[in-house]
Amino acid sequence: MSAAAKRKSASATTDLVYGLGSTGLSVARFLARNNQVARYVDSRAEPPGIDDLRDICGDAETFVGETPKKLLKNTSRIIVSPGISDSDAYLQAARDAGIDVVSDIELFVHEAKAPIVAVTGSNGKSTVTTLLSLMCEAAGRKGLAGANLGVPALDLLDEDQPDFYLLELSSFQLQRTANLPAKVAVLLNISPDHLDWHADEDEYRRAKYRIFDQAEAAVVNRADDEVWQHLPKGIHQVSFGLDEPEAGQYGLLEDADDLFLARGDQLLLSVRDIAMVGAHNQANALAALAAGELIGLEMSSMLQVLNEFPGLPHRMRLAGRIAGVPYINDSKATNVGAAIASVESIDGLVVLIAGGQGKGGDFDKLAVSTCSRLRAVVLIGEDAPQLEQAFSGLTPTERASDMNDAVARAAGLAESGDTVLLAPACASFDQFANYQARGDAFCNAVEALQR
Ligand code: UMA
Ligand code: ADP
Repeated sequence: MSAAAKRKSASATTDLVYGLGSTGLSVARFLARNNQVARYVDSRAEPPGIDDLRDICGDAETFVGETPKKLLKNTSRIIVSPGISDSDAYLQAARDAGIDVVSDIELFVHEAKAPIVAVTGSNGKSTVTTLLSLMCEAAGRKGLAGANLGVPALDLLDEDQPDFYLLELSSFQLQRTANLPAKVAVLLNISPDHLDWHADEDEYRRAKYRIFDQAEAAVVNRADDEVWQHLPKGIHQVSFGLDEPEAGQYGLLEDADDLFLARGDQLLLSVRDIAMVGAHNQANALAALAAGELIGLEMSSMLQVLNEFPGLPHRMRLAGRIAGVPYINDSKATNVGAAIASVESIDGLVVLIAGGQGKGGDFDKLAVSTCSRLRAVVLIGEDAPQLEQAFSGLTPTERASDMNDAVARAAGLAESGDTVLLAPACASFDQFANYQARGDAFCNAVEALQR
């Protein structure tokens, strides 16, 4: 079926909104607020947002299933959802016809009146964006957070103007955003991810580096050797890293057998007083402090947040203890880089639960980097055979039929002093609705074993 609902014929040239998920609906609300007509398309026969779209703009011309190519004749611009890859045939046909393909972020930036702090990276984006939001609140400033995290960017424009917009941006969104004059651009880290969407790793990296193109100031990770080549000339930069910082930069300093977050030689907070777990969260804390400084937030308010915020759900959160062994839920570790960081942040041996739908990451790298820290790996999901092959000869593996079975097997393998860790290095969609449902299944299985 090519046309499910055709309620108004808009023969004039208009925008075409491609994708009816949360982004597409936010675009529809934005255009409706501005009395602009558009056509709406989605390649799924029953897209999740179709009923909501009717409530927003009931008379809009809408196509679901196969999208008619002739529509392109009357299309001035395609506003596309981030999940739709550039290799999509319809987008390619649009580009061939000279039609602009833009993200919702491009529209947002055009309208936003408050300064923007933009945060990207393969891992840690949501944590840092949330830290910045809490830091703004603690410092008495209004920071509205959204985009890839939670509220779609265009919906933020419907709220009272804040002091700052805090945008978490994915590589998908950055790749299609030509204009992004951020006050502060933060790039946390880059490790291979989303290679099912991007043409190759190089394209993925280039999309991330775009965040700096028009920024006033950059927060950069000193561990990324390449980042310097991608900073515009003269841009103000503050770096962070897990090594000793130079004057004005953020890092870690040892003092009297204690390790501190530091700015230059100034000790800020003992890492023992950070409520979040793991070395990667120390890096996230330092990046948030650097960005917070650049937008003028008071240091004491920012440190108070680090002292109190335990992290977002499903990211390195304690699910329970069985026979003294902690069970940690890091279901959001959906790529290889995140899973490595997560294993490395734990003292003692780890029984790792991993697997699901791989996203093009290198499982051999996961196995080689983590094997010395692992007691065993319990494998779940579609890509269990590939993971099993990667760990072969390095770490004992067991296959589990589902999450309950995985947790029961992990409990059987764990010895005193070990930690059981769910850090799947894969997407969840083969077995669960999303990573939250996978994390909940893990927590429920732990709770059931505790009884
Ligand atoms: N669609 C098609 N054809 C396709 C693929 C999808 O028509 O080939 C349609 C689907 O039928 C669906 C719509 O496009 O109706 C979905 O679009 P989408 O996948 O872009 O999802 P949205 O609901 O718009 O959510 C997107 C982000 N999703 C992705 O980037 C995959 C959300 O990030 C984001 O919160 C939201 O916009 C608001 O900005 C999620 C995510 O997983 C959390 N992001 C990735 C990540 O964090 O790793 C990048
Ligand atoms: P994102 O929004 O980029 O997916 P999150 O803050 O949600 O990032 O964290 C997702 C996962 O990434 C965490 O559960 C953890 O496993 C890993 N992670 C978080 N911060 C970092 C970091 N700075 N470096 C490497 N891995 C990280």
